[in-house]
Amino acid sequence: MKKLAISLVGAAVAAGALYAIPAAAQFAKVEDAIKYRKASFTVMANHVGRLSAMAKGERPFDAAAAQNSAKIIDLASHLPWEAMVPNSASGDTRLKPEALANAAEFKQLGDKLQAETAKLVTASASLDTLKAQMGPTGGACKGCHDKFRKD
Ligand code: ASC
Repeated sequence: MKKLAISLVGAAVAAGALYAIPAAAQFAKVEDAIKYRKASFTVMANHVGRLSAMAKGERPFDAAAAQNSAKIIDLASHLPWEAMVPNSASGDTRLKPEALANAAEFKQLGDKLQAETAKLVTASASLDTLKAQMGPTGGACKGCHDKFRKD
């Protein structure tokens, strides 16, 4: 009985800790967080490449494919941030330590990206609107890269 009581207390403490500990707890190791966010950028960049090819006329414009890519980009733009965990600016990553040290500014650039990728979802319905939205979207990517990504 005493053993059970102790383990119940232990479980309650552990459950409370789970609520209290933020994103870092979602990744067992820092390397897992780095892999996770790199995967999201890989997906994002692949679809930006597809839209960019259409916008430049290197690939025929296909509204359904463009909208599919835009939705994926928009979703992916929400993924990397919880994986920007403490001590994750070294190892197999191009993240600069400044990004983690300047969380408010980093978040602002992430918010800007998400605002532009949301617009991309409607803009991808036609070639003209897609073309018009590629610049601001790419600018949001680049704004953060210039500041917080090693080359
Ligand atoms: C891409 C890609 C980026 C952005 C950036 C826009 O396709 O991989 O990192 O666009 O180059 O400036």
